[in-house]
Amino acid sequence: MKTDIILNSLTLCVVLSSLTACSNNKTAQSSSLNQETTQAAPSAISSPAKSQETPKGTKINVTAKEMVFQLSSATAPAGLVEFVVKNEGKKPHEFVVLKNDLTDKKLPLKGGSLDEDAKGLKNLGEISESKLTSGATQTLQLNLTPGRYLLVCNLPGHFQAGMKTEFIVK
Ligand SMILES: [Cu+2]
Repeated sequence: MKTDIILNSLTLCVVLSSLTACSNNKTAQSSSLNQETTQAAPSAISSPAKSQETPKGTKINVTAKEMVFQLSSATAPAGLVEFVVKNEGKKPHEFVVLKNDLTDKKLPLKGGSLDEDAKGLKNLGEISESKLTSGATQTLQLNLTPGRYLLVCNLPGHFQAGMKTEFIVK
């Protein structure tokens, strides 16, 4: 009798397992979905991998907030420099890279902001405030030659409030 019960429970198990076949189908479906996602993944992975293959540069992490820039390093070797700028402030900011060939230490002002068009200064690239909103992270890649640079936010009042820092390329 006891063996019968065991056998019955075994057949029950078989029946149950055949009943759960529908759930097996679900797992089969989900595994096929997984295949689709894994198929999509390589292309997503390959693009950052490609960017890593590009000439090795120097990554500089920049934190922007009211009213200051903080740099992971204030110097870099000549060549490709990647500024990764994160706005940890509440207001939008911009990030402007200027070559600074001014011999005078006084920076030229225009209407309370830095005069970017002044002789001795050259705007090499920037991230606009429309992109560098609160919480946003944006990157700017520039090929820099040895010399002195200024990193500024030239929104009204921001430069004079302290959003300026020197950057040296050796
Ligand atoms: Cu600013």
